[in-house]
Amino acid sequence: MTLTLYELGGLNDRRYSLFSWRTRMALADRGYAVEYKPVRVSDKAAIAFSKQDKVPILVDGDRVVHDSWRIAQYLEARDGTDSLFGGETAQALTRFVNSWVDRTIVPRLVPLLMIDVLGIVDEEDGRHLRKGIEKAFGKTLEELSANREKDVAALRRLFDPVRASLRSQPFICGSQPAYADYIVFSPLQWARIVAPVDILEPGDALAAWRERMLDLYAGLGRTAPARA
Ligand SMILES: N[C@@H](CCC(=O)N[C@@H](CS)C(=O)NCC(=O)O)C(=O)O
Repeated sequence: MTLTLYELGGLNDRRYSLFSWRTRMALADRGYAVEYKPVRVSDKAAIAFSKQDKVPILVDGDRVVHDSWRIAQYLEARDGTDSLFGGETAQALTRFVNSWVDRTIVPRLVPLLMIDVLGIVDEEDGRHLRKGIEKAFGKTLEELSANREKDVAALRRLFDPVRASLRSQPFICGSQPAYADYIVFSPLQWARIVAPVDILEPGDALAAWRERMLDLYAGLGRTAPARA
């Protein structure tokens, strides 16, 4: 059965939803046929059926699942194979990776680059996103991105533990990628899609890993063109 994934769509069909990239990679990993439904971020009527206001949303027959972590767990249970995470212990550890990225990386990256997103969405979506971030951080998008060079350099350093583990293995999960790789990939893929300048430097081991991630599943990640 084809599954349906609701995610954000911007101008020129840019699929820029950070959290949806986790689900996209997970669905490809499990080999599902997927119908993607882009929605505008300000169009809450389009996703009202899910009884909440965020994407990704997965529809599987009469099941509606929202939140990327819950979707990953749902897929793992649906398959019954222990493969998306790599087993029960790995799933518990991956929960830590999810929290680390959501609490350490995303809150630093998203306000910094949100001003760039205004260039890839229509005016109404731009107003919606600006309002949400400015309210959450108590600063204008211009203020939040004022020290971009310094802040991007500091952000790059936050990924040092990932670089250290990539010295011993090609993927965060070992010889093959799994859901923890998709989680860490998602903010970098978001930045790649929205930012006019690559936030990673050439020669960075993280950039080499990102290339490997972009190659997976017939180049799924590359179907979203880099803005830089
Ligand atoms: N914890 C949720 C976060 C989902 C989320 O924040 N999604 C963003 C797009 S990437 C969204 O739908 N935002 C709606 C809005 O800003 O109104 C998950 O992991 O799926």
